[in-house]
Amino acid sequence: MDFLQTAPQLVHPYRNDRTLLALLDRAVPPDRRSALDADLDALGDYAQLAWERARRSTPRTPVLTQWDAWGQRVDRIELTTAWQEGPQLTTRHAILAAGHEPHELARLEQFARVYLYHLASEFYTCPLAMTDGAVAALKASGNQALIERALPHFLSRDAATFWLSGQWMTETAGGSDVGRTGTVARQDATGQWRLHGRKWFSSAVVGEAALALARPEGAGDGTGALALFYVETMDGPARKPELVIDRLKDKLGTRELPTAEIHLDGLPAWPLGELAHGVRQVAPMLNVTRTWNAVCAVASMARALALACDYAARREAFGRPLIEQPLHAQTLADLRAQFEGAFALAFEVVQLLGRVEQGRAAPHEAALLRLLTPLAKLWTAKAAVALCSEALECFGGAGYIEDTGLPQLLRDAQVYAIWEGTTNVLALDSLRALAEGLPALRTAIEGWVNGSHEPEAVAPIHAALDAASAQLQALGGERADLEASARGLAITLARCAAAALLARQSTFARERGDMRPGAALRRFTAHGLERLAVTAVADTRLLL
Ligand code: MFK
Repeated sequence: MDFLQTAPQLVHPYRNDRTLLALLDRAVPPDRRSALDADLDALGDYAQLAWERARRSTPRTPVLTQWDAWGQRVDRIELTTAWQEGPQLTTRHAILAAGHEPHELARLEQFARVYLYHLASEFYTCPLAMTDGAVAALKASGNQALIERALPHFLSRDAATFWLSGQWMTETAGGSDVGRTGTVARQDATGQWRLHGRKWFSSAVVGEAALALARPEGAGDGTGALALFYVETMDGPARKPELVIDRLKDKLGTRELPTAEIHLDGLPAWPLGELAHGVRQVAPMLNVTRTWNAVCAVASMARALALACDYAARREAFGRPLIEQPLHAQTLADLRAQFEGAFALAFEVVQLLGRVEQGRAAPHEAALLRLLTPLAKLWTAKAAVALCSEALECFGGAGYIEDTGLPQLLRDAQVYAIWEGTTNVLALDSLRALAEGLPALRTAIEGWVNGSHEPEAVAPIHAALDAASAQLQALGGERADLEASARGLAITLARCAAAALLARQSTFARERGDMRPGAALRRFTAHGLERLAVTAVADTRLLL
């Protein structure tokens, strides 16, 4: 009989995730843990079943039907199975509501759920992220009428009353440069605001509401003149006629996610606050969706790593399992160290968000959160693409074959570095946060490495931080040089934070006899922390 390769099996994503379990052991007290465990166990079951279900069926994508047989415009979207199950599952496990409970672990308990659910959801987590972000922006606006109108739906624990919200920013002219938004808000004869324009990337078009940036008629150019509006999309079961779906996008990945191009032809809208500074008002939403992005990126890393490790134990080559081949074992161990660093940073942002929102943060932690959010988003996105690419190689040719399900991991991972702000946009955003954020990061790192048994792994953290500070000082106030160095600075600071968090986890684990986090710290640090850019402007010009 021919030799056949064994397919990788997905081990239980919760019960076998030692990184998540270790975090919860450290951060969640036993009296909260058993209720949380039941939810996480069930979401792990769902993730495992979803992986098996996807292997048994032909991949599906959403289908838009714009017209019915009698010439009526219907813009009906048929969704994949996971998307149809989304509202029930999300509300049953309180995936959004859990994050807004009044205690400081609310965000951690929420994002542990998101992490387990994300890949099984087929990126239903994308509109969930935006809905969660809309809650944050509405709360920050203090607009009681809209809060009372929308939040009971966005945070509902009942699928019958649950609403999804979109985030309508991106336009053909105004992509990253949101200040070029062309959508106009006009008041009709009754004083009702109505939106007119075209939104270019709408990933929650099946939702019931959205927050949209628009320029009030007669306002000036640029970012400051934009206003932020709340809209609803449905009239009972039918989509409002003032919202037209032009087409669904044909994307590299996240193909189950129905991302649409839309037209707004006078859609009724309500301003969240003042009729200006809409970007400032939408910023709380961006910072929440960017946190989702980081957690979803580490979920992709966890999945690729789990499959590669399982396969390495099953697949024999050259007379022994791959896991016993020194170079293959080395490769997997390197990937694990990268994953553990990325996981630590993403979940630190989650915990900080919880403390800041609940008024339980230490004095330096608001500035720390403001800096670490873009750093975690940009660095975990890049790490996810790199890890998923390397993990595919661990399967040889099978990693390149569509119906193994493996190529999708890489295609989907590419989105993390693009949506919710590209790597460079996020690196530039981190500059906005540096003045207060860098001293806050130094304070935090002192605390995280305190008591570490790994002085040789901790010393490079201080050295890389000093090098980053020295580069900043050497650049002085020169804006062009500062911008050119922003990505290198951001990645260096992200890696320093991740290493210090691994040191904290290794101290905790070592006291309980677990030496594995110490190994992750040493391996992570051995790859170097400093990624500062060479910013010789003259050479840059010669190279273009
Ligand atoms: C699993 C997946 C989960 C995620 C799924 C979501 C999919 C959705 C698909 C999409 O549509 S992705 C949309 C991607 N687009 C972006 O993320 C926007 C990228 N551009 C930026 O982030 C720019 O930095 C930004 C438009 C926010 C600002 O650019 P500007 O025009 O140069 O504005 P400016 O004047 O610097 O900032 C305006 C104000 O906002 C300032 O405050 P003040 O008015 O008080 O001076 C800034 O400090 C503030 N601000 C900007 N970013 C902030 C912020 N404040 C807090 N946090 C931030 N992150």
